[in-house]
Amino acid sequence: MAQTTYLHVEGMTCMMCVKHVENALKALPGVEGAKVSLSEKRAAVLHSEEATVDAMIAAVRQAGYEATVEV
Ligand SMILES: [Cu+2]
Repeated sequence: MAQTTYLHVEGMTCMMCVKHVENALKALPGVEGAKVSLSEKRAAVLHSEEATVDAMIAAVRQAGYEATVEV
């Protein structure tokens, strides 16, 4: 079943950063969609159980940004 996880993303400065983060998240197996807000520093990730939060954070980090889970 699809669920949504919200990540707090640090380090984005422009719309290219937003695209980088979105693409990094969307490339993960199990991720169905990702919407990133520059002003809110937030990523909303729609995903199945196949995609873990750890994998999402690692993907964002690999793209050059810092992510933490929003509670
Ligand atoms: Cu940028």
